[in-house]
Amino acid sequence: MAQRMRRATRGRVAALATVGLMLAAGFVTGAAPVQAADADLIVNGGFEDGLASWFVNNGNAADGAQLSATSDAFSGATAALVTSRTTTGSGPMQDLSGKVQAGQAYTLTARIKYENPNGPATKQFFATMHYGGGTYTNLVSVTATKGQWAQFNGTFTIPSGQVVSTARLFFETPWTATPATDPDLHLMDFTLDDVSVVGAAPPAPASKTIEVVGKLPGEHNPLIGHKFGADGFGFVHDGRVYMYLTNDTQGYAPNPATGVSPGINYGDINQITVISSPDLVNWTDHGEIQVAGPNGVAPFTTNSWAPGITKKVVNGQEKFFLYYANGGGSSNVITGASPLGPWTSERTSTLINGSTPGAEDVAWKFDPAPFVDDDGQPYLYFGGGPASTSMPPAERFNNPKNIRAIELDDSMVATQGTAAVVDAPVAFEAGHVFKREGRYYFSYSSHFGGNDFGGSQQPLPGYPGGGQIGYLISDNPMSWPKETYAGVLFPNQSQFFGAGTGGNNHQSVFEFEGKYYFTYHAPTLNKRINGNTTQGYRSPHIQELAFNPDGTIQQVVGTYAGVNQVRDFDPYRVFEAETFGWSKGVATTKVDGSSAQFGGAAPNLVVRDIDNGDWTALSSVNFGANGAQRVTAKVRALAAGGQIQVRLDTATGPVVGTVPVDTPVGQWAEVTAELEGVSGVHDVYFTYTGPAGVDLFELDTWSFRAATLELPVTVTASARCVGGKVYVAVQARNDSDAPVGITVQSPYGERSFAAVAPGANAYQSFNTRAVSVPAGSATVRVTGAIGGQDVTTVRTVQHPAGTCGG
Ligand SMILES: [Ca+2]
Ligand SMILES: [Ca+2]
Ligand SMILES: [Ca+2]
Repeated sequence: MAQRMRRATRGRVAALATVGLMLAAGFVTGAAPVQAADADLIVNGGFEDGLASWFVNNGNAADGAQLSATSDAFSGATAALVTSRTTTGSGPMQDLSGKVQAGQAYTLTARIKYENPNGPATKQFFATMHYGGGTYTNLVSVTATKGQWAQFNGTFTIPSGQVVSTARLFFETPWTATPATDPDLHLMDFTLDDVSVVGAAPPAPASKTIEVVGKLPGEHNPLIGHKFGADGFGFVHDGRVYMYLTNDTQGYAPNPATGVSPGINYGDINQITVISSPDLVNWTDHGEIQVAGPNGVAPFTTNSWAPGITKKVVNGQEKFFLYYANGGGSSNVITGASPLGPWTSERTSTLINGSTPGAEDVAWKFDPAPFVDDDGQPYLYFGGGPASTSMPPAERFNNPKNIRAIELDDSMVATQGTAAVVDAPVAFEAGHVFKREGRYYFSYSSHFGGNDFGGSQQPLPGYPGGGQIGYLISDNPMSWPKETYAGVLFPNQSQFFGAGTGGNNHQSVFEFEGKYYFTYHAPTLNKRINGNTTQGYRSPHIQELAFNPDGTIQQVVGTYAGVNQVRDFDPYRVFEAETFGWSKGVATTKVDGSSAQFGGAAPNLVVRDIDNGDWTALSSVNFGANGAQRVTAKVRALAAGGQIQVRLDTATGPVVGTVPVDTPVGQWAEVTAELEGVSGVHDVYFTYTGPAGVDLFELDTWSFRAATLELPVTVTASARCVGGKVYVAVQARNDSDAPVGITVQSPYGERSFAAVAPGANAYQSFNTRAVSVPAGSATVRVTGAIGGQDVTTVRTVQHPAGTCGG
């Protein structure tokens, strides 16, 4: 074939043999079998949205051109004009990665025109796919006549063995090594319009579900095993701990074949993940806040890293202020009506940036951490990155003076005054402040050294090594000279979690019910997925923080065991199914409507990707001495035949109830099951079964109902004639092992007995004053206590008709 060609840097396979024949025979679109699922994979193929989704092929360093919109269109108002082409491959390109599939056939059409007065009378053009590296394939060809619109119209089939993870379509002229020797022949401008590639619809996005058990039963770190999250900031409100996390899951894209995701790209992250817990072990997933980006709460920001939150009453209203890093260049804040939103932006520009007084020399104006003092004065700590090059070389490594403290004004969304230097030794990022017993603690992450810091790279004695969490103690939240340095409170996490878990860290400290806790991250879930070869996806951890008598901090040891559960879990209420102590194989997704448990404007999530064999579990659920009677779930069946087994203590523990998910497919409904033998404190496993290979159902909420408490009593009633009148007699025997009060009530009177002993009877014979009464009923009310809880049991008893003589 004339089109088969080889290049020094790129190999090509021509797929044109059939195309030429088809064109010659006058084949038109539709020659390939049309399937219902066919779709046009090209976005903005008619250029009516200008150049959106198009760019110039940049597969080789030498490629280059100018792409512009032109009104010289084949159809509509606009086409694309490519000029200043530097190579034959320099032409309009669109990325079809993830859309085209190996083994599939596609029909490609497009209109193309060139008008170079010095050019040839006719010219061949190619539509070509770049599969990455040096792999290029010419897909469809057309020979155009100068000054006239020509039409690409042909089919191509991607070889079944072709790797299509990179697939970028572009338009070009036939290759030659030295096109500049005759630019009129090889590098002419051309115009493109009405591009389409029609074929099988793109495959569904690859699953992000984490299939391994990422948080092992019995362990409390990482906090969650079904998604990632970094830079955790712990925040206590109304008896719960909230963790705000950089959404590391956003760029996670495991290859369906290998299960391995490309390395994390922080530039993809513009959401903040929120989880919360009443006990530090069972965490509710509140989903993601779309903070930045075009659809974000603050669309004038691009990224949302390293959140920090606080609350303050402003103008009589309690508000929540969530600060975050907009990449390295600035920091910003959004405002919440609750810890779970809804969120709004009170600002239309970033909060901390190059014009913030005192921050001019800070390389990275990021990692904002708020702190509100006891007197209500708010502060913000931020900054990091390499030391200013204006610093003396001797100081740049050890005292880079790259972190700042600044006051916020009462609005919480504006600074006041000038930022002060936090002279934290070997500082890099992640400043955070808390207060304990009248003193302020500033903690931060140290840098790993390197060229950016210049000067002497020798740490001073006692200064932190690379990637450690150091801290300072001061009497003044705005004054942090280097003399306030107090040591390392957490070494690098790789010291505890081993190979693959190194890298930077980011910490916070919070106080919850009398104890202090330290939050940090480590790629431990990533390690459970991929072994020691991690891709940088981080997970939140918590350890307890202990202090020495002089107020210094005892160095924290990172463990998978984590912290103790603060309290047992209360099952007797409606609670979100997206609450896990541990889980296997499930994912969550946000749905319309607010949370049944958290109400108001709190978002609601459901558990999805529930397959046969998946499970979720709750740690230390307290069913009480009398236990649970039944469990109810709000579910949406996705297939027939699904079931939920309720098990105690392990995923293979005894089944204490089976909930059939037999409700109509596709509809939300409640399903329930009676429980047997569920009392006391247990871990509870919900194990999911049903047909293999399909998603079984989605889960919104759970609720347990306590067994009804009853005082045991045996009640009898009779009627007899005494002295010409009928008497109705009612007897109630106390069958419990403690005294009870008994009240007997009939239409003929009422009598109460106090402290009826175990086994004793309360007996009352009521004179009806009648010679004949019909059958009727009497009521026995028993009052007592079970397990310290006041209980009343009411029984109704039938008495027969009675008559005297007759
Ligand atoms: Ca057009
Ligand atoms: Ca699953
Ligand atoms: Ca839910």
